[in-house]
Amino acid sequence: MSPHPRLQLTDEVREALADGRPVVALESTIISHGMPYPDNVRMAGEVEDLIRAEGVTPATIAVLDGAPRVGLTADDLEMLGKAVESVTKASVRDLGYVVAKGVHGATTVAATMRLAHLAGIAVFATGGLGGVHRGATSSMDVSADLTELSRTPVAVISAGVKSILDIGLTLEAMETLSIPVIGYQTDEFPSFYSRSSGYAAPMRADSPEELAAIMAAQWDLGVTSGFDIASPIPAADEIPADQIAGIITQALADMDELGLTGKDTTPYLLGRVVELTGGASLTANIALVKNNALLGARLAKAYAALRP
Ligand code: PSU
Ligand code: MN
Repeated sequence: MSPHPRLQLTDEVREALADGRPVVALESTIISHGMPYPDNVRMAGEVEDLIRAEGVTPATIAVLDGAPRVGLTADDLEMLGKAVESVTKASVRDLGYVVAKGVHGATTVAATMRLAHLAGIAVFATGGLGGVHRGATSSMDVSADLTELSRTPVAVISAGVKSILDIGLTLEAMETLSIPVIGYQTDEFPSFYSRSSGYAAPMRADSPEELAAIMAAQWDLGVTSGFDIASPIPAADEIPADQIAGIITQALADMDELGLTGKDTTPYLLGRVVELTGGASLTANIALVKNNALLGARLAKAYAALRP
């Protein structure tokens, strides 16, 4: 399959895909709007290195100067992390706009999934998904990540949903949207900084091979939804749920005071939690992204082995 004509792939990614070798997609909103500089750029480079060390090709995705790019250079990552003011947070609905305007777009989980799928990439590793926000029953703030997961066949590995969101409502919404939610080596749905959430994971898998078999079976049956693979933060890196709860409540109150709405809410909350924890949440965030990248590399290998 030749790559989609609108996409610009690096040689590394194009050759890997042409040879049927495993590739893991990575998002860019997490770089531009999810973490502060320079930790964001260091994280992005380290995550790519970790995937390469597994013999797998990383493909960080963004729109740069209007070009949907699959695979980025170190200079691209630096620009995305540093020149944040000139990089729009781009979800699926924004793709046509940033492309036609010729500007930079850092792609969310949703937009990264869509471009990964166009490129022929089935596995995508990140930190946290968007979901149903607390208070969504009146604000209607529900991330387009869920819409996209319901219609694009890409497996997204995250560390679950952090409690800036309503975890229970997010799980309900994913059930309604026919999004399979699989706990990786856990019966409990994780809550990003913490391994526990108090909510059960609807399904469980214990190896990359088991995950790959579920993906292949679902997609062979013509179900075109993606997967939410929820892999808990390593125990050594976790922040206990009761410790982070008060900080998230504070961040939400600060956001309400500022009157923020729409696409600005998630980046604000992420930044505020980093401030309020004195950077401890950032350390945990980077640790869980790396853990997810490693699983992503292993899952991409297992899935590629099923699709010779
Ligand atoms: N959660 C995180 N880190 C992130 C994001 C969410 O812990 O970087 C980003 C992801 O790119 C996700 C997006 O797709 O925020 C969701 O934004 P919104 O809630 O506006 O849909
Ligand atoms: Mn929103």
